[in-house]
Amino acid sequence: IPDFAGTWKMKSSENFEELLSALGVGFMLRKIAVTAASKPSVQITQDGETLTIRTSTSVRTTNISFTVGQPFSETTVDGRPCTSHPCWETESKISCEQILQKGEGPKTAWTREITNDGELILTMSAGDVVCTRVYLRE
Ligand code: TDA
Repeated sequence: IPDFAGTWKMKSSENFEELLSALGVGFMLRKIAVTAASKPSVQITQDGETLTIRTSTSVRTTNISFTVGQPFSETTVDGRPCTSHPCWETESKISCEQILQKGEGPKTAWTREITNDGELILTMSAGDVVCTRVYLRE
């Protein structure tokens, strides 16, 4: 099992605004979100296959806790409640599909992976749009 634990800072981000557009987030909120999301602080603790991830920004802080293989509730990046289904895609990558609890929208999912270099790669997708964010341990 890879080691996700640590305090992480973001090194790069691609397509975050495009992701919000795909989710139907309007211009003003997108600009605020892009600024806030440019300096997140991510803290992960891990106990075996159970991860707790705290992501804080100036406008929103989220806390999720889940065990790989067990569904859990969270919200999509645009804030809609969903049920998430984390599973191992590879030995070092968790893949998680999200099902909206109500309403409709593009299919959303995320992946979190630890690379051989010890970086954390987060992807978030909405329909065909994939946002990729790379983090380094602080
Ligand atoms: O884990 O790096 C990550 C993603 C951080 C996302 C931060 C989002 C901040 C604000 C979102 C506001 C969305 C408005 C609809």
